[in-house]
Amino acid sequence: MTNRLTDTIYSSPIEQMSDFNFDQRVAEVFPDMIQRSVPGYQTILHTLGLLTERYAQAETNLYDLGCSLGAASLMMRRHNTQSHCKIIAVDNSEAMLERCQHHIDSYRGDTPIELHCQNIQDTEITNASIVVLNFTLQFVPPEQRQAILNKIAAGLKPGGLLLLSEKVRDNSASMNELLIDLHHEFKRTNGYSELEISQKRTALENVMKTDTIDLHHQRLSEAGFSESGVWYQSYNFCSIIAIK
Ligand code: GEK
Repeated sequence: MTNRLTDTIYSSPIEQMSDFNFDQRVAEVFPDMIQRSVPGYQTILHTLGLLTERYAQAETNLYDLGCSLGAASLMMRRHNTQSHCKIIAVDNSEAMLERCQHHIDSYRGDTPIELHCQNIQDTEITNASIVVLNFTLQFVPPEQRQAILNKIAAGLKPGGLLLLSEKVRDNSASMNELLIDLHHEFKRTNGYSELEISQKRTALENVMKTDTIDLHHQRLSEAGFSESGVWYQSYNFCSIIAIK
């Protein structure tokens, strides 16, 4: 992405802190924000490319749930070699989708990408060979997460793949604190101030509820995936592959 605008949303003191939401201001600086906040973001996208080469099946749908600006959709499109596939990218933020459309239009590719502005809780999953939840499930109320995984498993073809990336919580409170601390160190290294780190943490408190990796595996198994495994972890950020 060119002309990356710097994320300064939490750089000045905010008196009345409201919950974080994916509005126009966030959409504008999103490439910079995610790059400087999520360890391994590029590695995960790169690996999604490799997984697309292996798991995309001809005449199926590839879903990008919580697509933001479409980075995962573009990666799947670039690496898909199967015929008659369709990429379905979903997000409930209009600001994100508007920019996503521009972004997608500025690259060429053979596989069509359809954008849908809706809650992923309402997305129908059918005839899928790949589903991506790249740091999206963490924003869905916890009690609704199992139902989403159930419908993804039901909508995937045999041998289909789910890529689930999440910020996670460790089983041990002390290990959890250490991982959070190391992540904050990562953000400091990337130029965020103490004020930015702490105000963002407060803004996310009500909207992002993290689960343990054990709970993710448990849900995936209950949903009907035959296996799931962590292929990447950096501090408290992890990415899981689940196969139907
Ligand atoms: C990437 N996957 O660049 N329904 C639809 N969209 C939602 C919902 C919901 N219930 N809740 C949140 N979102 C992307 C990055 S960002 C991750 C994903 C982050 C959307 C929200 O609008 C935002 O665009 C995205 O999920 C989460 O690979 O910011 O940490």
